[in-house]
Amino acid sequence: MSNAVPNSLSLAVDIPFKGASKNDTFVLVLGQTGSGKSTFINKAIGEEVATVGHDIDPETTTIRYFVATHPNHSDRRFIFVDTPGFDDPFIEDSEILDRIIKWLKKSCPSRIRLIIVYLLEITQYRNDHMRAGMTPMRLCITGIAENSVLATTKWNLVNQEVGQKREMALSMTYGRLAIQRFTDTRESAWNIANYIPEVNVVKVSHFRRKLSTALQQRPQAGFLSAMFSFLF
Ligand SMILES: Nc1nc2c(ncn2[C@@H]2O[C@H](COP(=O)(O)OP(=O)(O)OP(=O)(O)O)[C@@H](O)[C@H]2O)c(=O)[nH]1
Ligand SMILES: [Mg+2]
Repeated sequence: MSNAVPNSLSLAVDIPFKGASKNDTFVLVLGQTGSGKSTFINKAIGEEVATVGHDIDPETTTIRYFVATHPNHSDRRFIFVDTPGFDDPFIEDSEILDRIIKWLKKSCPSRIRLIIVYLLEITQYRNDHMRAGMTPMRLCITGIAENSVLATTKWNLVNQEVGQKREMALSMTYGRLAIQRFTDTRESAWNIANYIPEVNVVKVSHFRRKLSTALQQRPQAGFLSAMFSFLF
């Protein structure tokens, strides 16, 4: 496949992607720290391009991109964007979202195919998602729920029956979102990245504006939940 082109090696700044074309598909990979974002990207690329964390500290601290061509369509370029995880003890969720907004501004043409892959560990209880990951998730997909895939990870660490119950609970709560299992293979990563066959072209400035407005209004939880209830 895939002429994977890692960006410059770890620098403590978010390096924008230069040379994007309107035919590119951007896959923004988001989720709590440790949810498996870098692992997902490595599987999609087919190489260990993103550093995976194996201890309790968050691993990815900068936004990094990795370029691949679609396994079956050599003319389709996918830009996988690895991001610092939410719920990081050292970086506020709002700072991460703010950096994502800035990165998109510097890296993307005005209209692009933008997919959000939001990873959730199936090993977590539903209440954990409600407390932590779900709030950033709602913020992230604001405005592009139809281009977002909620992908559950770490299925090999959970009793299948328990996992299925949690998956069902997720789909009852977030039924309007595409919910898919990531099974830790390259094929599975591409099935998720490709899950939305006709990705709507997104006006990046519109998405950024919605995201930053939602971020500013975040403390008003009641207002926010009302604002997002239409999504689900
Ligand atoms: N069993 C299992 N472990 C996984 C899976 N995906 C990731 N892991 C493990 O989870 C840990 C964290 O994975 P990462 O890919 O670094 O997670 P991340 O979301 O990039 O983490 P941060 O960069 O810290 O935000 C590593 O030990 C991975 O090997 C999975 O599908 N199954
Ligand atoms: Mg990572």
